[in-house]
Amino acid sequence: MNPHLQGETHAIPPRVLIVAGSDPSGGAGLQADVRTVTALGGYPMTAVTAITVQDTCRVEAVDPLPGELVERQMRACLEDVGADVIKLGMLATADIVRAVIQVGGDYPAIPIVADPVLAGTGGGTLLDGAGRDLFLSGLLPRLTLLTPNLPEAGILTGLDVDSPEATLRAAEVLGSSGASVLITGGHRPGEEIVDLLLTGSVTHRFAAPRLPLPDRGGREVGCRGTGCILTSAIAVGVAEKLQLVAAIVRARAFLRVGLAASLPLGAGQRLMTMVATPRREGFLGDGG
Ligand code: PXL
Repeated sequence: MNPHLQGETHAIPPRVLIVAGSDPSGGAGLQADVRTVTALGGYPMTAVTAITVQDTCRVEAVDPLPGELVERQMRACLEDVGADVIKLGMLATADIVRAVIQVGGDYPAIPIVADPVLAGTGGGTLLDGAGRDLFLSGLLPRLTLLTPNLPEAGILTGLDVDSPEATLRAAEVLGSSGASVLITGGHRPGEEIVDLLLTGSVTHRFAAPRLPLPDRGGREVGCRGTGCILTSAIAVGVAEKLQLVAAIVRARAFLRVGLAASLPLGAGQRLMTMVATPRREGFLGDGG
């Protein structure tokens, strides 16, 4: 018990430090992360890595911040409020990856959950080549969980991730550093979407029917920010010390509710508005 909180009657929420880029459209990036953590009863803090200019159709610009400024934002949160988990999204440059490695090294007890954001769904490079190399060599070994989608798993391993067997192989390569790996399967065509978790030597498969996610014109475009939202939801569970599988099961259910309620507010990808919070809908159960 924190002695400074003696006499306070409210429970301390799971504290989540989000390290991510800004998506002005609100669909992905730190805006989606903050909404997700809030909806699941956590307390979000943010270290901004980059300003992007984008809408629901395309990424127009990406302007990264200096690594030193990201590091100072992270330390400001960790030295004062503290965090139960660090959630990584878009890191943009090797300079920022280096900053995260440094801070992560100074707080070895805080789990780190990372969505390896490489490219935006609307295009644009969200992590450069040098950043990718340093991510793999310096950051991956420090992670509790990595959550690539299939294209990201392919780029990070150099493998053709074109079958369930190849997906397992990619998870084994990425997991050889000790991190658990969840490869999300939404990019593989088919009625069923299968996510693969490798944790230690144990694998779990999570399957669900694909939801139709059309744009205003009826074209299947998907929803912006699904990776951000899933990973942030998992991070809240990790912050609460849930078992990893339980955190993933809850996060997937949360994402599914959000996707089912998503809207084509812009001309391109749908947006997860999360108007109906899981808390209000009894999603978190009696204790939530
Ligand atoms: O969904 C990946 C992502 C993460 N972070 C930012 C983004 C995107 C995708 O567009 O813009 C800032």
